[in-house]
Amino acid sequence: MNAIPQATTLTRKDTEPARAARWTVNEVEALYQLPLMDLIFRAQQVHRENFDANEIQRSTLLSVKTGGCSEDCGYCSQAARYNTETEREALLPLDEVLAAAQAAKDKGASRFCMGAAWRGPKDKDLAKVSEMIRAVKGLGLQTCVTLGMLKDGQASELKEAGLDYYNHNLDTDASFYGQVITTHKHADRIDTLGQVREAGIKVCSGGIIGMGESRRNRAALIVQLANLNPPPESVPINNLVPIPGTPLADVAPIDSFEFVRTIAAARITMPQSFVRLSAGRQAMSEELQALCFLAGANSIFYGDKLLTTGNPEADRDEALFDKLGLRPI
Ligand code: SAM
Ligand code: DTB
Ligand code: SF4
Repeated sequence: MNAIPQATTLTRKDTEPARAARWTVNEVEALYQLPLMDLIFRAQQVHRENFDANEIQRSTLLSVKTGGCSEDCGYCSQAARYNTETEREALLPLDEVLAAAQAAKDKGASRFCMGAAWRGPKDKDLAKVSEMIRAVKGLGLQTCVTLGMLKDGQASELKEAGLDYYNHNLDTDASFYGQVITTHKHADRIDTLGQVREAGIKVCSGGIIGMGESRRNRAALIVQLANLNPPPESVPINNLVPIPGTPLADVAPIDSFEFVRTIAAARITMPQSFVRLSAGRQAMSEELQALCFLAGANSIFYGDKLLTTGNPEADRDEALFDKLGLRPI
């Protein structure tokens, strides 16, 4: 007997507009259970209906305020309470941010993402970040910031500064969240995403895979993202980068094909979103990255550093793109 669900029982939603899709955890878990070749084929079909399959978007990250964070996210090098190698740094001056943004543009990035290790920004910090957004936007780059939870009115201030995207990850399934983070709640993340949407800013939200969660947790995270109305325009899928000194330092790495399945599930359930192959790429072979692109990933972080950890050098990514015939957007 074959307990594997037939792809045809799951295709109904692919042709509907993204906003109408309502996925259940059982449906997404059934996607995970498909034979890998069938799953990737479906993901490619959805991908090709919505995107040029040979194009990849590139975003460059800069940590504008590093370390010393009050929160207890079990994976994070920047939480003040864990003894990690990350050194605390104050908010960067505008000229340094602008120089990094110009360098990212010169290397071919289309979006510049500025990250701060805050639970949420204070109003005086937000004013400084708004200046950074205005200046980076002035270079002709798309802008993204990730600053933690927002209070009333802060999203509109960012919108006025010209912000294109706000990154705020759901990170993991609501039912697993408390095992990784206790200083804020999954519901707080959803609340901030609502404020971002309300202000007319595009949403970038995804999660981390490989934190000891179950497959059902992974499917539930994908459902929680896909059922946002509308789904996030950009969906970063991070593979946990284990950080010595954090509670998740020694979690067993996830099987690569389970990671690829997660990318495919994100692609199928969020057909019009950019799915970003995010943290963890430095530890991946070129072949595994190619499999992730085949499964529907069409965006990467580009440049040799993420926030505090390494990422493949831009020249290596260029060479990989050349070999695969991928074109930057
Ligand atoms: N403090 C803000 C927040 O938590 O939203 C913004 C910065 S925080 C570092 C941004 C995201 O980075 C987290 O939501 C998480 O998804 C990702 N991240 C942090 N550490 C990571 C790690 N070790 N491996 C993979 N992703 C990580
Ligand atoms: C996201 O989803 N991943 C990025 C970005 N959004 C801010 C951050 C990854 C951080 C990886 C660990 C580090 O460099 O500290
Ligand atoms: Fe790290 Fe952000 Fe959590 Fe702070 S809120 S510990 S920066 S992931």
